[in-house]
Amino acid sequence: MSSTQTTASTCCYCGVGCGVLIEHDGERILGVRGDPEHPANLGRLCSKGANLHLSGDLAARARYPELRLGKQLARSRSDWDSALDHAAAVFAESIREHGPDSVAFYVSGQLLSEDYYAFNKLARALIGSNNIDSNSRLCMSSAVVGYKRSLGADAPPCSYEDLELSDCVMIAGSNMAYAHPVLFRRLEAAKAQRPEMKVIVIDPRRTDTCELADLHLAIQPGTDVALFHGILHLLLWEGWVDRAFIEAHTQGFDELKALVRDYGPLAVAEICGIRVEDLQRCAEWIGRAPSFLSLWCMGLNQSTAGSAKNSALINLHLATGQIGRPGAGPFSLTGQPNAMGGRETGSLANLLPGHREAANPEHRAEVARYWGVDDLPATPGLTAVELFDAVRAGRIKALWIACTNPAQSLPNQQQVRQALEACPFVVVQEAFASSETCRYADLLLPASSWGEKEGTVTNSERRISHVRRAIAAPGEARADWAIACDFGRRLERRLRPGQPSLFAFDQPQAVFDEYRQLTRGRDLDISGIDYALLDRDGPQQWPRPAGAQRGTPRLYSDGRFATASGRAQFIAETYRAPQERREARYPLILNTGRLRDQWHGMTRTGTLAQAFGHVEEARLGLHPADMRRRHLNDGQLVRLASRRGSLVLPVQSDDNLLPGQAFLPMHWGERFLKGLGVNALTLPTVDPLSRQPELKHAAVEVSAVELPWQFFALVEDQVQARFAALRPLFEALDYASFSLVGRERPALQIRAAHASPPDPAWLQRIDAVLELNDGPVLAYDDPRRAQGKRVRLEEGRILGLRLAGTDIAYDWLKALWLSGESDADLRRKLLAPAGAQSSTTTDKTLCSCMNVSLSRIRGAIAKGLDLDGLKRELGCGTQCGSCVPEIKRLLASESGAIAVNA
Ligand SMILES: Nc1nc2c(c(=O)[nH]1)N[C@H]1C(S)=C(S)[C@@H](COP(=O)(O)OP(=O)(O)OC[C@H]3O[C@@H](n4cnc5c(=O)[nH]c(N)nc54)[C@H](O)[C@@H]3O)O[C@H]1N2
Ligand SMILES: Nc1nc2c(c(=O)[nH]1)N[C@H]1C(S)=C(S)[C@@H](COP(=O)(O)OP(=O)(O)OC[C@H]3O[C@@H](n4cnc5c(=O)[nH]c(N)nc54)[C@H](O)[C@@H]3O)O[C@H]1N2
Ligand code: SF4
Ligand SMILES: [Mo]
Repeated sequence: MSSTQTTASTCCYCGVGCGVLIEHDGERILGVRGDPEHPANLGRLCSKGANLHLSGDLAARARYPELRLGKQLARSRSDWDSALDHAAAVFAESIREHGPDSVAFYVSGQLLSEDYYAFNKLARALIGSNNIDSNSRLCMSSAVVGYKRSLGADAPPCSYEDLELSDCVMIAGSNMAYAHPVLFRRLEAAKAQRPEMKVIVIDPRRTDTCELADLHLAIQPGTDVALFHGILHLLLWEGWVDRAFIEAHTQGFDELKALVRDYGPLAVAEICGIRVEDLQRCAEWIGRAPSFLSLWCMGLNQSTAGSAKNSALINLHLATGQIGRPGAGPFSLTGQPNAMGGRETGSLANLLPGHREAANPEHRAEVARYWGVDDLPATPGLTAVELFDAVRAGRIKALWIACTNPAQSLPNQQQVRQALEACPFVVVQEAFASSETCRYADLLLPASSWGEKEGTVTNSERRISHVRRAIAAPGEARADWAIACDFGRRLERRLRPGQPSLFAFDQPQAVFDEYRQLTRGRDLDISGIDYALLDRDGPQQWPRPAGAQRGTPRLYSDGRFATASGRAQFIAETYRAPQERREARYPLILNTGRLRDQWHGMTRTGTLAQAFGHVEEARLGLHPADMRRRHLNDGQLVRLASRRGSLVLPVQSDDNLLPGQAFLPMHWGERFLKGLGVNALTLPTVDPLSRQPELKHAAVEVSAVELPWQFFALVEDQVQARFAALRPLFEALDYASFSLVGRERPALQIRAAHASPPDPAWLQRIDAVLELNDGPVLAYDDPRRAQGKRVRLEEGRILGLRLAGTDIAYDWLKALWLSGESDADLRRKLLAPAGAQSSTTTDKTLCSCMNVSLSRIRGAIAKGLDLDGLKRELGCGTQCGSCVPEIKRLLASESGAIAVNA
């Protein structure tokens, strides 16, 4: 028997990069705690991080290599040698026949830097192609362009402590309360200490982040450039710019000044749909603040004007000299845990390691010399959306996908699926066999995942952490860098036999040591950082060149920028409206984004019932006025359609949205909701410079659908296996939605509907998987009307149930299941043809850590409890704090209701 050990590592979710202490017995992970010594979180974790050890059901993991030798065939288990030899043969053949650009790699900001570096060297040095791009193209590439154009290098100049030091914080296009919760907690604490700190939120939606805002500008989507120019116009008018700073440290101001002359307050307020006074207040707070910090994320980046939005925001910092000082600067929040590492190791089509450019012949020569190859490819590589276009057009014959799920996350899924189907050879290197993309894999390679692999990541504040391994990976899963290198060695035997290997790495540390020397003398110089230093002194902020005594918390403090002239560059670009306008057929704008407790395509969080407690299923949010106009009720099924595709799902009124806007979480893919997921609707149009697609702005329409035949099911036990078996059967229906419910005894829940009753044989197949065909099952069937109810009981407790037809008592039965008790009347009520009264109250878990529901909190508020009282009595909000903004909002609205009634 082994005792409990603790391994310090990092959280595998967002770019905050929190340190976690993994508790394990050497074989299984038993718990996680926030690492009090990690400078990013100082012991805190959010609801996702705190549940890490419970998520990622092993039953959903990829365990063995699987290969198929024809598109019509099923994959079967293979072994690493045959799998990688086969892949090397196919890649070599394609390269010989069609040239190096006939193959491509699509990788991920969730890889570690060592993984990234290995893939990059494989594509560029060995194969000789720049066809390697990353899902960071959908995420941070507009920020990359923004920083490089304005400041000369792709480097967020700030530190997390600037959140605590700032006098005025502007949060633009970021819902950090959900997406970067631990940083939001730090900001909350700072504002509680210094209430005079101003917080401005710029977001078309009223999000939980607005709970901290002194001013929320609910701008019309896509109008940020006009807003930022309008703010600069006012700063100039009022004399709130820093002329000395502009004079000494910048260039290009005159052109920008001439441009923003046209962005007067009236015109800008009109474009953005805000009040002139609010615009003026915003400019005044920025202009008068001793220190001004801005935080931003996907609301700026995921846009056809993503680069322009970034530049216009950075302009404000340059014009006010608010950069390079404590509490000041333009600070992009990175989405994925190692989005930064991907940029540093040069793993985007246009980059090379060490913040070099693939298009720069000197940079290519430097890296080629270091790698010991003749040269690096000059042909530009394909960026994510273009890459899948090329695959669809047949120009890419072999595609290697690692640690990303493009069949869920890329826009315009119809075309992405065509590409994946058309591609002669698709390799998917995945931790979870459940991802939508795995279906398209000719070769599935099992990857080790969080807690099972070693390497480094860089968080949003340029801080490199040592990611440590606690336990072994399941089955034959291997670390990503090791898979890339093993494949590389097999491929080089075919492409350059007899030459010394480019991939002679035995440990991730060896990869890191080779990589870090390539940063010597560059802006991100990390030649002074190695694993031993990280283990001795903890996580480090770059640059930290060899010989330096410490890392660098803040860049550009001396007013010297990374441009050729040393001056920062103002960028003057006019406001352009988003690509898709509202029109008669598509009069609504669809916005997509994050939920508090889910992560992307849900391969990990989607195995944990707790993660569904806050939001149980895919629902489309619509402003109450738009609901009324269409005569829609909460929970009603609608068809949501764009020019590219459609989905059927329930609608829900949401007065946090502006009229004319719809919101759908980005998480729902094909597995959890019938259809091609949220990105069936989005458009593939990209920003001209960053090539980042417009994921937050698609023109759509919503209309009611009549699907009278309804279906509900709930089943405990072997949830992943049942999910996998059941999911394909629901392709037959018009609507189907899957989630996990419960806590101690998680169950798979299915809600579905169809225009007419399906074939009885279909129902039988479903019942077989649900184990409702025999054994201790209560059954009431009316085959003529395709109605029926079945409940499996064991010792009076419900283990599974299925209801089909029209008269549904689902909520009642679900509540009974949740309670774990039996109802003496169950048999009578269930078998009565009309069924029991269905309760229509919807509840959700607001506090995931302490399992406190919305209804309990409402009840306690009605009894007069305030936030402290709620924390004391119910325990909600006392652990990770992620639910506190929502509780505050509830307090404000419920006590408002009491006041009105009184
Ligand atoms: N819980 C959770 N956290 C995550 C993730 C997750 O999946 N789940 N993913 C991580 C990743 S990879 C990323 S990139 C980040 C994303 O983090 P965020 O960017 O903060 O999250 P989103 O919800 O995608 O979008 C943020 C906001 O942009 C707003 N927005 C939409 N259009 C516009 C616009 O035109 N202008 C402005 N100003 N705002 C607009 C949306 O209403 C939304 O509230 O989250 C990271 N953290
Ligand atoms: N409509 C819409 N679409 C969006 C967005 C949006 O806001 N709206 N946001 C975009 C953004 S910002 C992002 S970052 C993308 C994210 O999109 P994806 O990258 O597709 O998201 P994930 O689901 O995180 O995919 C990561 C995959 O890697 C697997 N995995 C986990 N750990 C490991 C590992 O260690 N090794 C390997 N090999 N695999 C592993 C997971 O199981 C998962 O399938 O989505 C983008 N798409
Ligand atoms: S804020 Fe939450 S999701 Fe992000 S790194 Fe920290 S614990 Fe993980
Ligand atoms: Mo992202």
